[in-house]
Amino acid sequence: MKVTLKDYRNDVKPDWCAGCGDYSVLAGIQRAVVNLGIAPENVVISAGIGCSGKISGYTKAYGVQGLHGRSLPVAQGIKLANQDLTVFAMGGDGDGYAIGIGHAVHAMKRNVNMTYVVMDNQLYALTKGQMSPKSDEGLITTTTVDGVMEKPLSAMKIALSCEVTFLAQAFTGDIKQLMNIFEEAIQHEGFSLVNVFSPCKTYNYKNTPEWYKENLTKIEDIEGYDNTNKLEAFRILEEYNDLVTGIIYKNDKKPKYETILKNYDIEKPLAHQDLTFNQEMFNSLCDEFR
Ligand SMILES: Cc1ncc(C[n+]2csc(CCOP(=O)(O)OP(=O)(O)O)c2C)c(N)n1
Ligand code: SF4
Repeated sequence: MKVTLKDYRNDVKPDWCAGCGDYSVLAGIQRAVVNLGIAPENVVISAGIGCSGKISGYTKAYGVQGLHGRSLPVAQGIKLANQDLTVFAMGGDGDGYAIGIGHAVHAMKRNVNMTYVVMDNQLYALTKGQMSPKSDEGLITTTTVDGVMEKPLSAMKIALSCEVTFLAQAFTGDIKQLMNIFEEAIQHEGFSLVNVFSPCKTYNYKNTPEWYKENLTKIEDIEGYDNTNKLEAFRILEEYNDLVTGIIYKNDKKPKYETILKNYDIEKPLAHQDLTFNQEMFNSLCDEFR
């Protein structure tokens, strides 16, 4: 049966503020899975804690909202348990690049086949507007009353250093690009990081939709850019201060973790939605890690 947007809608009304960028992330991800013909019973969202993390409750699919900064270990475990699932980890820049950064670097290095969406509003919103590692220098927040003293963390350059195999940035003001990037990320055979600039209307008075429109450059407008060249990706990120959108880097040669994990049978699920459990594979994986 054909999958439609209706299949992904539930009756929970988002309590995001009017004008929050996160609405577009929700729309973009739902349209991407529908365009790819993926049914909701095959989708899992492991969400972080934050305004952003509420997204798992606003989508009719499997969802987990666990601990702040811990969406990635849960997501990787789910994917390894069942390769039939399309797995997302989704959360804020605080969730992913502050408390969760330790998990993020290892997930990128490991390369499990899943998609990590960071909804980047450049601060902590749910807890009422504190600085995050992505906050711009000078931004006044409740924890930086004289303005942030440091420059924002380059999560993009960290990702490249961790040998991430799909790296993209998008902006909620361009839903078509956002949706296309999600589709590419989902289809990539390995770990994809999509950092989405998703403005917080309530606490971030600087990085507004208008600010992003003025300051972002589309990677396809950079003449001759080759997104398979890692050095070129570093250079562009340095030159544009990370303020680029599009697919920044793609590597199809690094094997995904599933194919190198010993005693792991990619064809047979460890645990399935039908509640079957592969005890034999579980035992041999335990032997491998003992
Ligand atoms: C271990 C732990 N520390 C702190 C918190 C409090 N807390 C909840 S959400 C959050 C930050 C949210 O910021 P971000 O991840 O950027 O998401 P946003 O709300 O901006 O979407 C913090 C610090 C928590 N829930 N758990
Ligand atoms: S506080 Fe900011 S991030 Fe949270 S729902 Fe409102 S606009 Fe969105």
